[in-house]
Amino acid sequence: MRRAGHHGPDAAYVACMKLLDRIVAPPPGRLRRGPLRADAFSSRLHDPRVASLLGLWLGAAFATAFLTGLVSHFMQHPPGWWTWPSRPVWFYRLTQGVHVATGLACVPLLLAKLWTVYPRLWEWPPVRTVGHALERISILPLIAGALFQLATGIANIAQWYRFRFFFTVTHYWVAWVTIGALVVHVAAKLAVVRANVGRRRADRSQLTDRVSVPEPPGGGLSRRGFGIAVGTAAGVIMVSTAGQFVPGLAETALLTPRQPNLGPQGLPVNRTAAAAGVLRVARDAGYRLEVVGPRPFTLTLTELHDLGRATSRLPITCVEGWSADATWGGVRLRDLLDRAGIPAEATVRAESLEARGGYRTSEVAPPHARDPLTLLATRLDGALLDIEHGYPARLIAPNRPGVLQTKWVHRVVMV
Ligand SMILES: Nc1nc2c(c(=O)[nH]1)N[C@H]1C(S)=C(S)[C@@H](COP(=O)(O)O)O[C@H]1N2
Ligand SMILES: [Mo]
Repeated sequence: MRRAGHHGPDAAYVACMKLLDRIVAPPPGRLRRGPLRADAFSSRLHDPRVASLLGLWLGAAFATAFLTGLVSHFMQHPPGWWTWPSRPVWFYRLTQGVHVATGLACVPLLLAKLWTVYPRLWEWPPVRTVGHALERISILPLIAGALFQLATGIANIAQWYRFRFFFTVTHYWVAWVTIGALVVHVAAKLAVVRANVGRRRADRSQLTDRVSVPEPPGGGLSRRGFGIAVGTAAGVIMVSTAGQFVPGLAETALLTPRQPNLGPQGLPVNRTAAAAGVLRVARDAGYRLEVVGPRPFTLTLTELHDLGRATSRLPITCVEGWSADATWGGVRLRDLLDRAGIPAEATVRAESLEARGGYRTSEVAPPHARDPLTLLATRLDGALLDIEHGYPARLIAPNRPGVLQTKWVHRVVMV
């Protein structure tokens, strides 16, 4: 329809249509400039097959870190209706060692993956369908969450606590966000991964723009070379981290902040006696161990030593991933509890001489409290316990995170 008195359509209308035309089908080199150009990224490594393979490895590593992280979380915060068994003694050593090793291996995998897929940030049109929009939005919590988990995890094993939030709580909740976004992402990309990695090549016909094309000739790193480089980086990190928790491999723990065989009495120290402020009180001759239950009693250090003739060969396993075997000597916790008349189904709390600090007490539920291997230890590898390891007495129990192996214990209370 034409307006009276005019020659042809409205000028503004024509301009609008021209603009729309350019957006939908821009003339080459116009409008879609810089990274928006269709052929802006020339590396043959920005390839769906490379992205799919890296995605598979990353997905497996993140799932492993998530599950082993849950183990550590629920050991430290038992839900109440269930408590962890105290056996096998090496279980936490394995899960936490694997947690830290896979988390660290994710660093090269994630960086490689981000580099492979970042051209898609400029994908045109930015949104094709509602589903496509949701899939793209879910990338944000996925990438942010993954980077956050790796960064905070590394900061924690390096004991770099500059952030304002409490590490364990934040690391735990962001893990749920990240794994949720990962599930959405995997569901959205399953067909692409299948077409690129699986043997069902027939699927490729439906996904022509999203399947790998034969490697184009040209300079630079080949896809195979890239895969080998990233795989080697992840492998070296895994193996050198494994050294901090696999018995006998301590010498290979080259990239970890701590070596499991270095420290007083050949064991690393996390919180020192000086940091805990116990240098004086722990050496005080007036030290007494107090056991509080239906028949409370106290012991002097000499009495405690006379009583403690048991030994247990047990690993100490820090949440930071290192773990070391030692022979602990002392009195069985369950013997102390029996003497105080504390019933078998009771949970007890070990209390440290340390006045402040998140790990100055720990609760010991019946499976650990009653395990014959659980000691209130006064000796380590035949010698008196070093003050750094908890002199005059420390808790040591099987299959339990290091943070719960309270040092400088002076009271055991029924809760
Ligand atoms: N009282 C007290 N005990 C504690 C801690 C603490 O901060 N305070 N740290 C724990 C942590 S995190 C670990 S890993 C172990 C380490 O024991 P070690 O120093 O003898 O190797 O001690 C645990 N016992
Ligand atoms: Mo620890």
